[in-house]
Amino acid sequence: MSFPQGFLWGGATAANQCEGGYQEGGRGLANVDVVPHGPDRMAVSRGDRIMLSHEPGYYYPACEAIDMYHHYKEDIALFGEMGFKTYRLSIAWTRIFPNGDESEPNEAGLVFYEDLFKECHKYGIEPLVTITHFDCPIHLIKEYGGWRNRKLVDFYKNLVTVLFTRYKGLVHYWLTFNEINMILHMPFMGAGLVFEEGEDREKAKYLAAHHELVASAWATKIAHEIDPDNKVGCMLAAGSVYPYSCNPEDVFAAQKGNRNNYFFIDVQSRGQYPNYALKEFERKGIDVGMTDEDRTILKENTVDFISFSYYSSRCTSTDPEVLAKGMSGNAFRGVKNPYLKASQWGWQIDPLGLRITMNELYDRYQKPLFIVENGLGAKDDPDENGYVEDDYRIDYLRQHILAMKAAVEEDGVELWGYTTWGPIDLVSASTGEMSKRYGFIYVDKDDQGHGSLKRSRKKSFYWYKKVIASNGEDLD
Ligand code: BGP
Repeated sequence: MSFPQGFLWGGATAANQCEGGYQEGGRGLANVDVVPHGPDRMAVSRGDRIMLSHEPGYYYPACEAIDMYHHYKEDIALFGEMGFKTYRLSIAWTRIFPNGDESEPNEAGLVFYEDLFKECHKYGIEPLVTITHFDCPIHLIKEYGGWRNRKLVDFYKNLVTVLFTRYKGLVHYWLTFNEINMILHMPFMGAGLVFEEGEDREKAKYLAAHHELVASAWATKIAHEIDPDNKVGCMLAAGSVYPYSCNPEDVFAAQKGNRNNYFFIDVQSRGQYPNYALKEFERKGIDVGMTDEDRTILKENTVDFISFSYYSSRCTSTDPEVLAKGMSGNAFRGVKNPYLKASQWGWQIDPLGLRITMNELYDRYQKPLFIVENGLGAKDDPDENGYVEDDYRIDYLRQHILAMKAAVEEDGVELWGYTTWGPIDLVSASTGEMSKRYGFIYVDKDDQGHGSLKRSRKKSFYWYKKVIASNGEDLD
């Protein structure tokens, strides 16, 4: 048997991409509520186009999303039917603290998640909770400038103390920040940052990153103090950077690309800033305001496990001709790898890259890994009952599960679990579309927000059920 007994199979979602109900139960407005669908989405996500409230003429897909706020019992029952052992979801900060800086939490928000966790346990599903998944109260952005302000560390400490206390016994697995390295690429989504003309963006991003790293270490400390059974993980948008050629210049560029990402996990897992980052900050005049207390907190509270998302490897080059070709794809822009095929959205498909990434992470940190996102965003064509023959999705997942199996079986990587991204169709983070579907469960809703929200099982639903029932042995 390649996967240990108790291996955590499941699926992963984020509040802003599925919950909706953005004004219900006393919830406050968050950054994610004001990121529109359409051509301005990336500029807003990056903090280039400042949009801190709803503007006329835009559609904001997070406001209703797939309305899981009202459908969660039905959705969790479907996850239960597939045999999920875990369900990764995120907390909307503004349900618990509508403005973010209150001293008392909002009871209605706490009750919502309490009921949801209890619903999971009915089916033997262990919740895996992301505390912050692209989520920051608008009030904290307007009043304090988002994570560039150290005060957010204190607000986050209040939030996590409330969560760990209230959900003690109901939740044992926590992730502090989703894809923490995304702060460099989508700083408004990742850290509530908007930029003024002429501002040194790199400095602002690393200052915000430092505050998130310190907040993450505090959360780890508080989680362990409140319940020694709590396991806390970091979360990286992973995918090794390959050199385009064996030219040492390309190899060195790839190493730098990897360090840009691993920097965050180096701090969260090893407890200190790596020398390469200290040197770079010195050269660039970046001062993150490290205090003695920060140093101690980081050192003494490293994570219990390393979680990550994996969609693709990346590739880099120093050759201007190769660079000029560019590539489409996600927030991590790189060059096109000629050996790989790509999804309908231009994300390259590289199952062996998952094994390579797992090995790199395990070699570097020697801590258990948890794959908390992996999947294929694709267009589906449902029949009149909402059934989709999604062999392309099954094939993508099968190839990746085989690669992960090889990493466990043949390389000896310690892996706690695997949650596919978007087990139920939800709003795409990068495009705001519904038509970029990842689910085993089809949701009737289109890119403009029309549809009955009806849920139906796809072919992959029955396939994944079999995969889980056989603990990853039956992949046919
Ligand atoms: C990751 C995010 C998710 C998710 C996923 C797929 O970066 O953590 O929130 O959305 O990517 O990306 P997309 O929705 O853009 O297809």
